[in-house]
Amino acid sequence: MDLSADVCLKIYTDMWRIRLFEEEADRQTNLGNVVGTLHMYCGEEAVATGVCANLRDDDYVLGTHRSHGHCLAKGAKSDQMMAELWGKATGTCKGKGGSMHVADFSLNMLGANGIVGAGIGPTTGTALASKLRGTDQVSVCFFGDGAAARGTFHEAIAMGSLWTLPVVYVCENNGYQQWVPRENVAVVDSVADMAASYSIPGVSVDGQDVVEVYEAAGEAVKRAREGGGPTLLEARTYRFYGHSLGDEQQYRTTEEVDEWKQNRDPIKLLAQFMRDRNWLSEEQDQTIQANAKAEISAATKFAEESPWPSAEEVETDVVAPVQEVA
Ligand SMILES: Cc1ncc(C[n+]2csc(CCOP(=O)(O)OP(=O)(O)O)c2C)c(N)n1
Ligand SMILES: [Mg+2]
Repeated sequence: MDLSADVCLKIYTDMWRIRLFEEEADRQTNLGNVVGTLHMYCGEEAVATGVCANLRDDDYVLGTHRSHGHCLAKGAKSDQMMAELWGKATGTCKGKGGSMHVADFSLNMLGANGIVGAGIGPTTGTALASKLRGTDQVSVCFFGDGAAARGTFHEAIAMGSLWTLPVVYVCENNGYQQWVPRENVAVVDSVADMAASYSIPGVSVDGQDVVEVYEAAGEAVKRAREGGGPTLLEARTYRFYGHSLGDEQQYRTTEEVDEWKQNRDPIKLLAQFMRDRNWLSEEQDQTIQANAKAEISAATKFAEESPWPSAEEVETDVVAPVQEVA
């Protein structure tokens, strides 16, 4: 599952799109334009991009409260997402979801989710649906290390294993669960080690290294698609910002954060990997960053100029009868 120059360029571009989208969303929140809090994904971009680069358009993805990166990597449009954060009618969910509930069913991106661990069950469900329908779609669920302590994790993975479902459970182990370091609350250091309890492969990778993430995810997606069942993939990663806005981060030192930003930034690491292979010229790098910047500026303008939802919309799409998803 080697990473070609083209795949690398696509991933590198998406990482910049995610980074700049979030920095702009953070700025717009400070300006009072984004409603509600944000959970920033900056620092973890290699996980969403490395995994999603292995997916087909019709594969399913479910996310977390920290899902801007998962949505963008699955193909969500940055202008609709920015409008969603602003609560505008043109948003991905017509402004009713906000940052923690971005979903785009047209992309089989079935949603971010404000409830910790709540995506693991539905992903097992979409995987079961694919198996029963005889399609070879793969379902992927992203969740944090904190979610691995929830009952939904245990129940859903046990089912996924028992029924040999086409699913990849991706744990983004960023070492913290809100303000609590993992070592204070977890008896098992590696989430991947928990896979043994369910008789599925557990793989742990450096989540800052997109090459490792891409290759391990590629194996897991292939295994799922070919009927081999689930994999639990743990990506060791780090969030550069606080848990959510207004977090004073007294549980970690600025030295620790600076060390990760300086030496473990997934964007810098991928840029170096590509330069070492002559896959990224200085000019290409500048063009990629300039394009991402222009895209995000246009997204903000789109959000700003978009209309608010009308009052009649308040009850539509909020409660829906059970629907088929494609
Ligand atoms: C069921 C549930 N319990 C508690 C919360 C409050 N909460 C929101 S995020 C979070 C921490 C989640 O940690 P982790 O799963 O490691 O994800 P991370 O924030 O590190 O990405 C908590 C406790 C919640 N949203 N849902
Ligand atoms: Mg965490």
